[in-house]
Amino acid sequence: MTPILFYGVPEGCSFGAIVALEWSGRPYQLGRIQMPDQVTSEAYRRLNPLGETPTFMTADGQVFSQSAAILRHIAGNPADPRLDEMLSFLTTSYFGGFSPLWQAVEGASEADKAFLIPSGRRKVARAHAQLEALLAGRDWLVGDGPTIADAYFFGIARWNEFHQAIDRSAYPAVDRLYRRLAQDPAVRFALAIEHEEPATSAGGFRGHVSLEDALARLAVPA
Ligand SMILES: N[C@@H](CCC(=O)N[C@@H](CS)C(=O)NCC(=O)O)C(=O)O
Repeated sequence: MTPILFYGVPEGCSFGAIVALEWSGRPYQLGRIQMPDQVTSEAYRRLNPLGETPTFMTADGQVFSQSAAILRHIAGNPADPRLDEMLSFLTTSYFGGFSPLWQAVEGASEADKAFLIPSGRRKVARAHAQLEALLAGRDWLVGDGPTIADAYFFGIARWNEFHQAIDRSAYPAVDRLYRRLAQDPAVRFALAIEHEEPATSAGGFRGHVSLEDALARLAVPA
């Protein structure tokens, strides 16, 4: 069977996994999951008890979550400590920096917002300064070309367009990387998929699958 990535909308951190699938060139399907309603439903929790996206279903029906694990699975690279280091940083410090800002727009009281927004901005600024140091003048996050780390980075970095937490140009290497990725056909494809706009796959996209149809696959041995 074709593997399925369940990605969350709007603005999900699954974004990088869509980009990574496009880059891989291998066949895949997508399952679109609305947040917060569908992601917390009993049906979706059969795939992911955490009630979060992304979730991945492999060709032989194994189901697992966590961006780093999904990205590593898609890339299928041999172990690389530098890539693991970068993915760990991105999925914890970098992702987490935006958490207070998301909390602030998800129904927080005015008093809570007064704490959350400055706290989020400080965290996002710190994570960008750390990323600038990790990039250390290189063009890509790990090695000499694009990797799953860059794919995931873009999916989180674009949250700054929404929250306006920092001026990214204050972090020149991060800013250059963001601008370069914004031109990538796989990144443009993933943005179009998220926004339900016409999207041309240069990779192996085989269409969407409903949650119901995907759940039916769980019952059928590969
Ligand atoms: N540690 C997880 C975090 C996953 C996560 O927090 N996903 C968010 C979307 S970015 C989610 O599904 N939130 C559920 C909701 O908004 O209700 C990973 O790296 O994949």
